[in-house]
Amino acid sequence: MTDTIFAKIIRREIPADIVYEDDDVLGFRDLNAQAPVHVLFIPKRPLATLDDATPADAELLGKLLLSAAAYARTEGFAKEGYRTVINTNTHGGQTVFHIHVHLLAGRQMHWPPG
Ligand code: IU
Repeated sequence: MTDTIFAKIIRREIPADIVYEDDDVLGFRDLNAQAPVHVLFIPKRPLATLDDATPADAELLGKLLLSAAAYARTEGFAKEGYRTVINTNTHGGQTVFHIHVHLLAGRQMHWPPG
């Protein structure tokens, strides 16, 4: 996997508004927020896309989702609700090839997404 801007954020080579961190996961605010709350949760270990995930990544993928849920509870908007999204490859709209879970909250979401 090639180095991405998210790998640089993990290494603190470029700044980001980091709002969540544990041993395996980093959460930081999306620079182009699509909702009042828009945080990206990424694994510190590189994994390009969901399509590249294997059973060996099951625990890590679970940790990404649980990190987003824990953040939503801590910030107090879990009961109102939120959306989690993983975009994969071209038709999914993925632009950064370091897997990330988008957490969007603070407004009513709509379905279907664009
Ligand atoms: P996507 O699912 O790969 O399309 O999402 C990538 C997101 O990363 C997108 O929402 C961008 O606004 C966001 N982002 C960022 O927060 N900081 C950056 O330096 C870059 C992209 I490049």
